[in-house]
Amino acid sequence: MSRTDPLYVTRPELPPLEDFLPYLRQIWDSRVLTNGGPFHAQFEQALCEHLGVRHISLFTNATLALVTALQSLRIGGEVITTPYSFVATAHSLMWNGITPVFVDIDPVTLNLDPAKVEAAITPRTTAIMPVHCYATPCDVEAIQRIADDYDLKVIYDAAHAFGVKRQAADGWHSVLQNGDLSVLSFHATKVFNTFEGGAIVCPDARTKQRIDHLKNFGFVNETTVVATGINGKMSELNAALGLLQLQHIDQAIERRATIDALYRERLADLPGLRMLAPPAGATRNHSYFPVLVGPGFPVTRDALYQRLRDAGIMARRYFYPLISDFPMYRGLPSARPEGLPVARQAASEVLCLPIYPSLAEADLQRVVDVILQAADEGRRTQRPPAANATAQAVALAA
Ligand code: T4K
Repeated sequence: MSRTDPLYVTRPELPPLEDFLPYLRQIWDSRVLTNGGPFHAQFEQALCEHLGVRHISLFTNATLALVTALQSLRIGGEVITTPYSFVATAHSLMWNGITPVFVDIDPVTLNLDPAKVEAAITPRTTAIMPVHCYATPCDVEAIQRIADDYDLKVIYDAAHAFGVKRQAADGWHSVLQNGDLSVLSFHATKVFNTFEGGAIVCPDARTKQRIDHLKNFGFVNETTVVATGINGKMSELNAALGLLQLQHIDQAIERRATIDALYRERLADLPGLRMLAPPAGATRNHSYFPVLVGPGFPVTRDALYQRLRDAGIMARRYFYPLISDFPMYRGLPSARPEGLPVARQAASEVLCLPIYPSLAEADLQRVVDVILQAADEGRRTQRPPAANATAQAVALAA
């Protein structure tokens, strides 16, 4: 890539096209395109094995999977969730007529802060919907304790958390085994993609069956409809691609780890620029590389964002604005800014830098150079505090 080509926050990973052709041939020959064909079944099985979970139901995308997950557990009333996420998290509640109740996040993990959840529970609360933001696992034990105490369901938005494992008392387990249900996204911009796609991970065959009915209009058989289900089925094309993508995912995550390490090394010790600490007791998939541009950094987050763009680097402000600031949410009592100070600060400071397996080291260095240069110039144009104080004193005296 030349120094002027745009660099995006992500680029989807794809297998060699010729490897996909035999799968396409099979689909063309069989004429089975969707509605639970052979690739769909194989992909569900392969994913269960790869992720170390018992049951998976594939979807067209994570948003429909979230909507359906809530339906499958018959959630209503109010659901406690994070304002610091992609808007689909809260939209899935609204599509079910549920009122989102936003609770602030933890300043270290940027995930829902369990210490603040209890105060938001009302007689109408039925569930908690946390997000493993940037694939950092939530404090799942604390969340489960609260859910057990108040008899609430927990549905994790695990859109970012493909393949992440956590260390528990009895060994390493998929983070997707926590709560009642977890929802994955296989969107083009995710660590693992099927172009579009998603899935619900569930603990038992009965729940999976209900979910499978719900994603197929509520059909149980040719003539029986048991619920107002939706069309959320993954097609054979996406499932076949997923099967092939699974062969390359470990290598792709390894390459992301290398990029993550390079950023950490080259951006280390920049005053005011915080990189998220790698989570203790968990594996990582390096889905995003967020940095927080704090007040100690010589230029603001938005100035840095603009400088990167001017250099053709399309870093993204995931997640700004907060969900609670969008028009359909900002009137809610829980959306009041004073209740969400940590989320508000994170949204004003975050910048996600390009990270994807095919990102060349020279391109990564382009990103680093713009940041170092911005820091350097910002420092030089900022008046030193002592000089500022003197200038102010002179101005006051005049
Ligand atoms: N929950 C959470 C926590 C989520 O983050 C998301 C999705 C969901 C739920 C819902 O999942 P899905 O229903 O989508 O399965 C993107 C994605 O569309 C969205 O999936 C993702 N989160 C969100 C964080 O980011 P945009 O509008 O920022 O994407 P876009 O199109 O600007 O893409 C970003 C960059 O990626 C582009 O500048 C270039 C590159 N790109 C993108 C696409 C789509 C490509 O190179 N090729 C592509 O095909 O929302």
